[in-house]
Amino acid sequence: MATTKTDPDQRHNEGREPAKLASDLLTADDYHELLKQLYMARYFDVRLIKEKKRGRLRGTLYSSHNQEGIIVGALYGLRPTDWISPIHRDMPAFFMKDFRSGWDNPERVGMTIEEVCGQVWGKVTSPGRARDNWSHIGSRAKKIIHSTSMLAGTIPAAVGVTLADRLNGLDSVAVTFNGEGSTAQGVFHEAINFAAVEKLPVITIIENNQWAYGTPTHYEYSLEDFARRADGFGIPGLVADGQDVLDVYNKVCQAVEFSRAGNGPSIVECKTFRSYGHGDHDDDRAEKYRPEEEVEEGRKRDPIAIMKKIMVEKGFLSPAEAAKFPAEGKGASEVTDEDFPPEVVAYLNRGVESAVNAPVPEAHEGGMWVFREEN
Ligand SMILES: Cc1ncc(C[n+]2csc(CCOP(=O)(O)OP(=O)(O)O)c2C)c(N)n1
Ligand SMILES: [Mg+2]
Repeated sequence: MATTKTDPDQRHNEGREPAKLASDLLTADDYHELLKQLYMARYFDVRLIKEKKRGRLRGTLYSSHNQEGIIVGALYGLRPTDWISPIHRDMPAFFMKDFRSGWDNPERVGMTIEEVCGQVWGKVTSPGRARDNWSHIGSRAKKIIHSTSMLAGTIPAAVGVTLADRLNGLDSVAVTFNGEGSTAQGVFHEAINFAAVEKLPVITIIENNQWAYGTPTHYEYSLEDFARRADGFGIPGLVADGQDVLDVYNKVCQAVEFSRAGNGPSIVECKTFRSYGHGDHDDDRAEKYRPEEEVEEGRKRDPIAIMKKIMVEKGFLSPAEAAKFPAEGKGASEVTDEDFPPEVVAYLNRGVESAVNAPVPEAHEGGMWVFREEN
C-alpha cells in the first residue's frame, strides 16, 4: 500500500481484501524485460547527449536520467489501448508505449523508434513532420495525447479523451505524466476535480524529482508528499518509490484497477531525483544552484542497480550476469556502448541512422494542417 502516513485511499478500499501486489504475477521473463527497458530508456538519454556533443544533433535535451523507473513501471501496467501523455521529461515513453507487446511488433500501439528520432532530429519522419521540437508530438492512432508546453495542460485533454471513450462504451484509462512543479497550475486542479466528480479514469503521475527548474520542492508545496493534493478531490493519492520500477508498476496497477472498475481518478506520486539540469542548457547553472551533497545523494539510487539487486535476490539474475553491462551510476560522459546490452544499442542505432539520413521537410509544407482540409 501507499507509503504515506495518512493513507486516505484506504477509505476507498473498505471491506476489500488487501490487494495482492500486481508484481507478484510477473514472471522471470517480465523482470528481464523490465530491466532491458530500463537500459533502453537510459541509453536513449545518454546517446542523444553524445550525438549532440559530436555535433550530429541540435536543440535542447531534457534528461530523464535516473527517472526511467517511472516511465517503464507506469507503461508496463497499461493495455495497448490505454492513453498516455508524456511531457518533456518522458521522451522515451513515446516509443516505449506498449513495448510489452514486442518492441518490433507492427501491431504495437506506440510510436516507432524511427518516428521519435525523426522528431528529435527535426526530419520528415517525425509524426508531426517536425513542426515543433522535442516532446511536442502526439498520435490519436497510438493513443498518445499531444504534449503541450503549458505544464499540466494534458490533464484536461486526458479528461476529455476518457469521457469520450466512456460515452463510446470503452474501458480505457489515461495516464498523464507531470512534474511536481506543474501541480501548482490552476488547470491541474480544475481538470482533476472534474475527473473526480465524473469518476473518469485519469491517472495523474507526479514525477517528484525535487526540483522545478531552479525551484526546490519546499518552495513549491507545504507538505512532504505531493500525493496529498489528492485529498482535496476525495480521490486516492498513492506514493511510489520512483527508483524502484516494481513499486511504480504496483502503484500504477492499483490506480488503473481502481479506475477500470469505475471508481474514478487517482494520483500516483513517484519520488525521484533530477540528475542533471532542467535541460542541457541548464546543466552548468544547476551545478551551482543545487548543493553537491544533495545531487550526490539523489543520484545514488539508480533504478537499473535497484532492479538488478532485486533480480539477484529473487534468483532471476546471477551476480556475474548482474555485473555485465554496468551502465548504472554513470553519467553520459563516462558511459560507453559496452555498458549496455547490444540489442538496446542496435535498436536505437536504427532510429538514429534513420533520422540522420532523412530529409528535413520541404518549405511548402509550412501551411499544411493549419486550416482544416476537406476530404
Ligand atoms: C504553465 C507553465 N509555466 C511555466 C513553464 C516553464 N517551465 C517549463 S518546465 C518548468 C519546470 C517544471 O518543473 P516540474 O513540473 O517539476 O517538471 P520537471 O522539469 O522537474 O520534470 C517550467 C517552470 C511552462 N512550460 N508552463
Ligand atoms: Mg520537478
